[in-house]
Amino acid sequence: MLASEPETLRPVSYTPASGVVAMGDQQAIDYDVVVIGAGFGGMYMLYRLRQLGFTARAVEAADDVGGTWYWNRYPGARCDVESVEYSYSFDAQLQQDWVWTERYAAQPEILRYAQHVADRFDLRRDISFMSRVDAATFDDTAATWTVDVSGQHAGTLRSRFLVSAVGCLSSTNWPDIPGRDTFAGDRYHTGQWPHHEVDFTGKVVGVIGTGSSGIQSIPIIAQQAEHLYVFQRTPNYTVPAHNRPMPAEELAELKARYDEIRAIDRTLSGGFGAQYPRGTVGAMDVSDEERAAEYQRRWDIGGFTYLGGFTDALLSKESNFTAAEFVRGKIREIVTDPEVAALLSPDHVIACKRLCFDTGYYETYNRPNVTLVDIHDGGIEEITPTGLRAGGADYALDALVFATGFDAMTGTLLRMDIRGPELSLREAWSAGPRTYLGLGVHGIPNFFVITGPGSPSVLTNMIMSIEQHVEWIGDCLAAMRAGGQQRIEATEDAQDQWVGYVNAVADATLFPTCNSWYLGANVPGKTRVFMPLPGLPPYREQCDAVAANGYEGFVLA
Ligand code: N01
Repeated sequence: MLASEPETLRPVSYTPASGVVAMGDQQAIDYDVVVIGAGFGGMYMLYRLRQLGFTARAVEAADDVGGTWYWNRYPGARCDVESVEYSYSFDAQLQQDWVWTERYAAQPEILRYAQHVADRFDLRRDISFMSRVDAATFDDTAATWTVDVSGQHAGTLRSRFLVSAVGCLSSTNWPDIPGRDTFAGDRYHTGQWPHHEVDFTGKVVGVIGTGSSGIQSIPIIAQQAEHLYVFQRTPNYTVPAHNRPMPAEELAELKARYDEIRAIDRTLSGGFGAQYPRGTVGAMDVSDEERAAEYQRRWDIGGFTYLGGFTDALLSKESNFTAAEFVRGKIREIVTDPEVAALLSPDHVIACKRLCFDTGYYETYNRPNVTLVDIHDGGIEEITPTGLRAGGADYALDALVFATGFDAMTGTLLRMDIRGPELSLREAWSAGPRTYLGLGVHGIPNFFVITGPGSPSVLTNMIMSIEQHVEWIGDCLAAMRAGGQQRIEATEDAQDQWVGYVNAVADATLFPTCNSWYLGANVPGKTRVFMPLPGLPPYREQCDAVAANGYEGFVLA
C-alpha cells in the first residue's frame, strides 16, 4: 500500500467473488473490461477500473509497459511537451515524487517513468504481455465480447466491454519501395528500434524521412556515421527545443505550483504550455518589427511556444506565412550552402504537418559528412542489396533507417478484426474513421476508443487527453452499473453530426491544407479524412455535457 493511495482507491482483486460490484451476469464473462494496450492510456484505464471496482485485463504486444515510448528508442527520441506537463496528473503524490531531469524528457526517462507507475500501482499483474488482440466479436444477445488473443497468453477472453488503448502512432509505416526487402545491410525503423545500442561509427548510413523522428535522430546519427545521406521528400519546419537539464530548484518551484499549472493547461487548446502565456492579437495586427521580435523571443524559448505569440497562426494564411517566413530566414542564416538551405525550406503552411523540434538539425547540414538528397520529384526508385537508387544515382549504404512514420490513428485499430453485431470496424470505417466524440462507434456496442479519431488526441498533450478519456469512460461504466445497464452504443445520428462538426472545425483552420498524416495522406490508398479535432477545452465541455445529459447520443440498455 502506497502512502499516496487513499484507502478507497486500493486496487481490488479482479475475481468478482471478492466483493467487487461488477456488471451483471458474471458467469458469462472473465472480466468486465478487456483493455487493448498498456501504454499510458492502457495503464491509467486499468488503474481507474480497479478504483471503480471493475474487473479488467490489459493485453499488450510488448514485454513491458510504455507503448510508444517502449517502441520508439531511436537516437534522440525525446518528448516535445515539457516533462512536468507530459506526465500523469491523477495522483498528486506521484507528480510530487517523480524527478524529471530535463526540460523535455528523453525516451529512456519516460519509459522509466511508465515502469515506475506500473510498479507503484502494481499494474503488471493485470496485464498479459507479449500478447496481441487479433480479433474481437460482440455477441449482442449476451452483451459480451469474445476477444481472441495470440502470443504468450494466447486464448479467448470474454468481457462486457472492450477499450482500445492502442495509441495513435503505433503501426509503423514501411513504404512499399521496390526492392525494400532486398537490402543486405542493417535496416531500422525509428518506430521499432532495437533494444540494444546501435552504433553507426564508421558506417555509411541513409535516412529516409524528415518528420519528427528523422529530425531528432539525424543530428545524432551524423555525429557517428562516416557519411550520412538524408533522403528528403518534403522538408519540414523545425524550431529549436532548447532542451536543458532541469535544475532541482526549478523543478521544486514547478512542483509547488502543480495545481495551478494543470489548471492552466486545462484551459489551453493543446493542454500544455502553461508557463508561456499566449498572445492576444493576430500576427497582422502588429508592426513588422513587433512581429519579428515576438517570433525571435519565442524562437529563443523554443518548442511549440513558437506559434503561441499570435491568435491566428493556424487560422490566417497571411499570418501563418509570416511565421513560416521567419523560420525560412533562420534556415538561410544557419545553413551555409544556399542550395542546401533552399532544399531544407518548406513552402507549405507551418504546422499543418506537425511542427518539429530539434537539437542542431539545420546545423547538421553544415557537416562535411552529411549530404541532403532531394527526392521530391521521383522518390526512391529502388532499394538494392547494397543501397538505393534515387534521381538516377546509386548510393552505397551500410545501414538504412526508415524514419517514415506511422499508419496513424486507425492503422492498429483496423489491423484487428473488431466485429459488432452487424458490421465490422473495418466496414464501418471503409470511407475513413467515423466516431461519436472519438470515443464510440455506431454499430460497435460496448467499445470505447481512448484518444480515437474525432477527438483532440494528437493535437494535444497526449497524457492530458488520455486522462480525460479514461475518466469519462470510467464514469460512464459506473453510471451504467448504477443504472443496471449492460449495453451502450452511439447512435448513427449523433455520430453523423459529430463527424460533420469535426470536419467543420478542422476546415475552419489551416490544418487540412497539406499532405499530413493527420489526413492519412502519408499512407498510399488511405482515405483522406482529417482525423483529430482541434481544441481540447471545448471538447472536454462537450463530453461533460453528454454525460450530464444521460449520455446523450448513446443508447443505453
Ligand atoms: O513520421 P512523419 P515521424 N519515400 O510521418 C517521409 C510523433 N513524434 O515518425 O512528408 C520517402 O511525420 C515523409 O515524407 P512526406 C509526432 O506526432 C513525436 O517523423 O510524406 N519519404 C516524412 O518526411 C510526429 O508528427 C516526436 O513527403 C517518405 C517522413 O517520412 C509523428 O510522431 C518524435 C516515404 C515521415 O514523417 C510522426 O513522426 C517522433 C517514402 N515512400 C515522433 N514515406 C516528439 O515528441 C514517408 N516518407 C518530438
